[in-house]
Amino acid sequence: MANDLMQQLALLEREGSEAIDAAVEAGDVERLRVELLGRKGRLTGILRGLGQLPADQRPRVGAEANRIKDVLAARLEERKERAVTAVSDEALIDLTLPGRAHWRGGLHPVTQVVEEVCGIFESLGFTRVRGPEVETVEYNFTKLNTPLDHPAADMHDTFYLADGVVLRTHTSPVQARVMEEFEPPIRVVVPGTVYRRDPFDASHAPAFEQIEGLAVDEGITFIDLKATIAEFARRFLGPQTKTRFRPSFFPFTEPSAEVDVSCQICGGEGCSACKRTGWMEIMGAGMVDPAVFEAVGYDPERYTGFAFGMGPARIAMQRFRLPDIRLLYENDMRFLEQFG
Ligand code: 2U9
Repeated sequence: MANDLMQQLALLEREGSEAIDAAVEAGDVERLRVELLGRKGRLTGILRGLGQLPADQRPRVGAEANRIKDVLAARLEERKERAVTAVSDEALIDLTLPGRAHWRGGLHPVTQVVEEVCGIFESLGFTRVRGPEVETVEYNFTKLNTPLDHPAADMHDTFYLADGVVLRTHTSPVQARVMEEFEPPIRVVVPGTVYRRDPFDASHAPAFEQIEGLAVDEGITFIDLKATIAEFARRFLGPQTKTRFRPSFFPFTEPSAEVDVSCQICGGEGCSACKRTGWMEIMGAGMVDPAVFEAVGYDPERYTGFAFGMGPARIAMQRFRLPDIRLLYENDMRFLEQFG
């Protein structure tokens, strides 16, 4: 009889412990407490048999029952502390929390540069204009003093769509069209996509953006060009920015120059970003070649002007320190979201 009770107690200890271990929610732990140790629980049931035992056997069984009661109670307590409290989904909604902000889209880094650059030239009195991306050879090359045997006009460098029709290789034909339509004074800034048969590699894309500008009037000199570009650079990159002009060549400008600005990273000291030169190239520029004025019907004796051109993708690469131009054209949201 005593052994029978001792066996039932051992079974209670084993099964009770296993059930407690398996309980996850606080409600399960409480139900187990009632089932194992409650007034109508299993331990109470076993102890009812105690009265039928001979008096000398009761203390041993009673002591064992008390030990098991303490063990199970302690395990229940410990389990209760780590149990999760199940609640309905509704109870989880905290109406006092601020709403979750969803990303509502943003401007592409190249578009950000285009907007900023064009905005600065607009504030200097330039008007933003656009033109066709499918152009004639005449406007894309001939009127811009670029003979068709020039390498730029070669089939290897230009997308020919039909005889005499190309995807524009620069935005310059738009300026030629503006000059044919309007008399000086002219001040325009021309953003747009241009196309070149270049391999798509870390520093070239077959379709990319350009921003060009043109100012034409009586009495415009290289000083106007330098002052305008220097003012643009200070507004775009900060008032401490210096500018330098290096001689260069473009078919549509004479003289021509590459324009450098003092390095944005080191301020001109020389660092890895500027290859220790202290300078970064941001655009080309020059005085409009009189042959271009002839081609669009302006009197080259009366008018002079300056022009400039830059690649906003290249500028975005410098500004955001991008190692590969293709990052800008892959439409990878993990990349683009960083420019929100
Ligand atoms: C007309 C007359 C002159 C536009 C100019 C540049 C210098 C120039 C490049 C910079 C980076 C293009 O994207 S890029 O590769 N452009 O350096 N562009 S002057 O001159 C003109 C344009 C139109 C009628």
